[in-house]
Amino acid sequence: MELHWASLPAMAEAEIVHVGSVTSTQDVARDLPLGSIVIADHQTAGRGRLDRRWEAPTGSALLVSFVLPPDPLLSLAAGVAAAEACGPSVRLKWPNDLLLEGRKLGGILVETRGEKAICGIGVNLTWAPGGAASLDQPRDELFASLRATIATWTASEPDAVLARWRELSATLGRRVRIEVSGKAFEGIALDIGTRGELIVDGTPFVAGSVTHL
Ligand code: BT5
Repeated sequence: MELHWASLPAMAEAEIVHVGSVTSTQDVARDLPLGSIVIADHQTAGRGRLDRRWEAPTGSALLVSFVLPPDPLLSLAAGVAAAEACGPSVRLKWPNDLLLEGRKLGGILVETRGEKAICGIGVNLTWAPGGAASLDQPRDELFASLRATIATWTASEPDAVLARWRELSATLGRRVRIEVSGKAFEGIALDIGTRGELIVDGTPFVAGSVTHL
């Protein structure tokens, strides 16, 4: 992904903002220039997709948002970056989950408005809700790794992102149920397309919630 020249002055103002308690790091990030990063100890209204809640007691998780240029593959590139930062056991579930031993370790939420895409990443460290996983890693070390992998993968060619996503995928080759707008489909997750869509028995899905069967 290439940055536009017009964004360069904004990049110069970019900063890392470390906050104690916020509603959501996404809300703080959207008012900052491209390149900025917001990291929080606590969120009072952390969110996932479709207005779902993202839960994490104070200081128990990496909660971070990156302000980046919009890109159709950003969610997958961020997944690859987060998986690599977390370590070799972490896998990706389409579209946006990080899995450790098959359990949800973290998630990615990309919210795009105009020239900015706010890429939020949450990873459980010292706490996880029932059935979910946590990673035994100090937050600041994980954050440092993630900054580096985000820089690499958001600057990578789309084919490289897709290839690495396929390697790290826990979804491809599996029988899945995908739910979109209240309708459910079942089939084998065969591949992802060039815009990150999941191909289930030949049908592409650009969005949806997947269950591994
Ligand atoms: C996601 O949504 O997985 C995206 C989560 C993104 C969170 C980050 S934290 C920094 C930034 N600021 C924010 O406000 N958000 C981002 P989704 O696929 O919709 O999954 C949400 C579902 O995961 C919830 O409905 C719960 O079932 C479950 N969940 C909630 N908290 C969890 C946690 N800590 N660990 C595992 N699962 C969780």
